[in-house]
Amino acid sequence: MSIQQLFNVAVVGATGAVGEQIRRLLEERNFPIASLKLLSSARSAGSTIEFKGQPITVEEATPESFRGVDIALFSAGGDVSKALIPHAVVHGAVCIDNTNAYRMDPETPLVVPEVNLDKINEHKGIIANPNCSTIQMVAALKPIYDRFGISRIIVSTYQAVSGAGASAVTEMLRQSSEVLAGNDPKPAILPVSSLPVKHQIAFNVIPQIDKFQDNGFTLEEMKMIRETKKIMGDESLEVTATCVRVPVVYGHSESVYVELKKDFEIEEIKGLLSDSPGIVLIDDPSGQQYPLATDAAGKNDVFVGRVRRDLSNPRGLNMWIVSDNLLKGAAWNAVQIAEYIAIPQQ
Ligand code: L14
Repeated sequence: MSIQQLFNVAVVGATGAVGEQIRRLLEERNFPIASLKLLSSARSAGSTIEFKGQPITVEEATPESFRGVDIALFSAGGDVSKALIPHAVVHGAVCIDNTNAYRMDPETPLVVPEVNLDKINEHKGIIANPNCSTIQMVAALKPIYDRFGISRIIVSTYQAVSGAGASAVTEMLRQSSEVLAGNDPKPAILPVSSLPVKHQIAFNVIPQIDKFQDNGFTLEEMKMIRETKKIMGDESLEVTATCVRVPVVYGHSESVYVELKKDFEIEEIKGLLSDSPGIVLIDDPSGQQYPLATDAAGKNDVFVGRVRRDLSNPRGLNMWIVSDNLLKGAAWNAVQIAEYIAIPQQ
């Protein structure tokens, strides 16, 4: 047995919805940890969290927190990443950032290991974890892209409330019981907590995730468009997106339409998907089997089904892609990247 190198690891945003999953995955995967720092805002600092049976006190994240840290995983919002990552990099930490802060920075690799693992080595201290909706889509499309080429992607998302944080989930559940009791809920968080106008999410569908841009698209839609081109390394790829919030707790679902550059057989597409690591094909119309958010919740894989040819375009392909937004969409993709850094021979 070879001697394994151990790493000083920090999790920033350790008490948040994604931070909780990162802690669980580091423990479950037996990540080679020498020391673990759990960092948060001053508000959440002071509590004690168990890791592998040992109590760890959550500390406030400051520029000095990163002294001696080898790998730091950030999911405490874009402002925290912008403020602290430059300090962490100076202290020599490799930062894996789950926020939007550095994703489109040309110096920063934007990585989904199934798609562009090779980019990890180009990092200058920061590796960005893409947006949740983007990750699951590109992971499923990559094998098809490599074999047939893709000229255009049209995607509509059905996104879970947990993406907006634990408080949004609480709000949805509260609204649901208010509606069931015959009362009118008073929305307080969604669609965007920092904006004045709020909409009910219980028993509703909201076609807005994040703020509107001047071009009529939301920031979430623009993230999908820009990040997809960057990760696939293809600026000529045509992408359009509509991002929608649905009253689901865990798991984003996506209706994805792609135009391929070459002729294909549906069975070839299904074969490619079944053979791809991290992708699970669930596609049995006669047995009414297809991916569901409730089944994807708690799993690391990306699930694909409803694979069918467009009746009006022989090179058009429709499919349904589902994954747990907090896992492959966030914590699992980040821990996968951390594993490739810690154990490069994988
Ligand atoms: O860019 O569902 O990482 O509200 C993660 C949460 C995008 C929005 C990101 C959500 C955000 C998403």
